Amino acid sequence: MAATGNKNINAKLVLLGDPGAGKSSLVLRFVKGQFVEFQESTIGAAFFSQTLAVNDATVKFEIWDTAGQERYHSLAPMYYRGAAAAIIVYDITNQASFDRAKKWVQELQAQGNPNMVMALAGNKADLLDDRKVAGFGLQEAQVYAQENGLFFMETSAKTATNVNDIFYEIAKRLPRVQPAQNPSGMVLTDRPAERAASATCCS
Ligand SMILES: Nc1nc2c(ncn2[C@@H]2O[C@H](COP(=O)(O)OP(=O)(O)O)[C@@H](O)[C@H]2O)c(=O)[nH]1
Ligand SMILES: [Mg+2]
Repeated sequence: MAATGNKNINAKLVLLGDPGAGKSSLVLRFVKGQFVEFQESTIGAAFFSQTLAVNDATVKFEIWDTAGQERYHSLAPMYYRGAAAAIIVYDITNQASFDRAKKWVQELQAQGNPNMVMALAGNKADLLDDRKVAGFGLQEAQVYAQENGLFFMETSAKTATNVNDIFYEIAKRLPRVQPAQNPSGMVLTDRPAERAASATCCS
């Protein structure tokens, strides 16, 4: 959950998606600014944290990078339960990974926190020539994301395209980061003047 102490927000974020889609690479790029061609596959899950400043708030992401293999599927709820945000990652050169991403979205819609901020990342955008997601992957993913209340970006952990941006967009959408619509309606204060007035009234 996004929890706040003033404007310091901790937000649990989970990455889900097929093995090989680039989840660990996106995290490595975001947290350390690095990319490796032969990223070791994740066993179980890995934890990272990174802080972003957004709209006068400081968002500390507590990031769970999951493995994605089917044999770890039963563990997934441990990571997405109570998460404030999820990034569902697919590989734009791999149709099966897009289909799998849709399954994760369904699972989160059914089992996840209803206020979860969900992002769909079409990763490996640097490999545009190999794009295979239904031949018109960009548009298909955009329509799918819109219909399902996700926001969507094509990313590349390799070139860093849209990597900080996707985390930044998530941070902006966390409920506590959005500027209050009607700030005065949220302020809970004692009103000594009023109490004093009523105490002297009508005695
Ligand atoms: N060209 C390209 N390769 C990537 C990108 N992201 C990840 N990879 C490669 O894809 C493979 C799988 O990445 P990894 O982060 O382990 O995927 P994960 O299983 O989803 O965590 C690795 O060899 C990465 O180097 C990207 O944006 N572009
Ligand atoms: Mg991984």
